[in-house]
Amino acid sequence: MAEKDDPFISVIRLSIVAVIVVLSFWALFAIVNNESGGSAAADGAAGGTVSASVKLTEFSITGDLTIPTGDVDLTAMNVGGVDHDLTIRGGAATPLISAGQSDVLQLRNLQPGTFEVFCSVPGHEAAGMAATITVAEGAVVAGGDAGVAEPDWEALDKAMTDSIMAFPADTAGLGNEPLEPTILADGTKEFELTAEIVDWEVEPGRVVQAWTYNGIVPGPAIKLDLGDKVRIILHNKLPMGTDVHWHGVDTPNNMDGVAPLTQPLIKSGEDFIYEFVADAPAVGMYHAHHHGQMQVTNGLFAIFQIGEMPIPYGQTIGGVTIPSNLKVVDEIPMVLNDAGVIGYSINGKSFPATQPYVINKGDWIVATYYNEGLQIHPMHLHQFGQLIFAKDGFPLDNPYWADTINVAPGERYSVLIHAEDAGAWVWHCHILTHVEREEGMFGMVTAIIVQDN
Ligand SMILES: [Cu+2]
Repeated sequence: MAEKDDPFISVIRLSIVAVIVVLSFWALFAIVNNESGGSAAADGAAGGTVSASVKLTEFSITGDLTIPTGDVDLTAMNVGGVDHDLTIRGGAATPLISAGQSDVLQLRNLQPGTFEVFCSVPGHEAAGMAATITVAEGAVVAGGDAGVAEPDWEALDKAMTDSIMAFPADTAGLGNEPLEPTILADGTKEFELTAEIVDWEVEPGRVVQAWTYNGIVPGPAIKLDLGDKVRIILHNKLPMGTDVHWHGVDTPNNMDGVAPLTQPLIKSGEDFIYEFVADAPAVGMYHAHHHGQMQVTNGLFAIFQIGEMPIPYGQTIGGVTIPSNLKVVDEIPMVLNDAGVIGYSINGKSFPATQPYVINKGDWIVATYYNEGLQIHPMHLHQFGQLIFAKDGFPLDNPYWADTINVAPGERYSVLIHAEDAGAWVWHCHILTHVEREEGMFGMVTAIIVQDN
């Protein structure tokens, strides 16, 4: 009886458990080190050292996920477009590996079991860069030569061709739909937002659990006139707390949406009302601030516009005179994301599910980029220049032309495009691993279809 409650005995038990956990971990990795660090390699071990490899890319870890017991040199090849590493959960890690480079983890005296590996760059594990490696007696590694096998060139040709021919593909759900206000007695425009997790088809057949405002990604577009009084009711049906930050929008401090600094956290099941006056023009966004690395990337983002950005009518810029009577025939939002369950996408969709824009030869259109992701995206439109006339909702005194606009996280660019030539013109991020993979074209690609009149 006394034994039951004896704290000393409990401590001993706890210590034994801790020792067993540590010992079993070390049995799995007697020595884990990386190449540059050197290691007490088990020279002369029966069978020698086996080479295996895994590929790191946005955002997955693939390759030899079953390796034999004993000594294994595990090469981590970064075949993606940005830096990654290979980290063993609770164990060693490679240094950060640049795109196109490799590093080796020397695994020694491996015993049967499993261990988890992931990329420790913030956001990458959540985006899919995690895998379980199984250590099994006598497992045969496919390549055995750092995994360099002759690619199936014909299959690669076909995959790319097929993926492009699938454009445009129908998927369920459309983001950025305008949200209509209720006009209150004093003229206030009242909007209602519900934050909830719903099924969202990012690309044909790939349905994810998206974190949404009103069930769509991006959330509904809110457009206001200068001087409007605004009241936005947020219903939180997420499993955790949230808040809403009005990015690039002038608000009183207590409406800035940064819990717990400027407001209490809106807990699961609670509501919160944001109220302010739209007293300055904005090309803004609204998104969660609380755990933004998860909530935003998973879909809690949308457009918030106040007034219009002045187009430089009549100005001559780079030798091109912008007609003073030009009519903008289409306003195209390009909301970019690259992480979470949504992944590389334009307006919540991955190619071939992205929306093509059909216009007529000679048309002028306005496009606005909004980067809600974690990476930069140099947005390139084939054939036509893009006249940047506003940055982050600030009209530029000296608009300028570019055909590739590097949009960093949080940035917005407003551009004017003159579609002078007929044809299907591709429009895409120019970090090529954001748009192409072995399975073909995907991600941040769409097109302007310019019809001959
Ligand atoms: Cu990109």
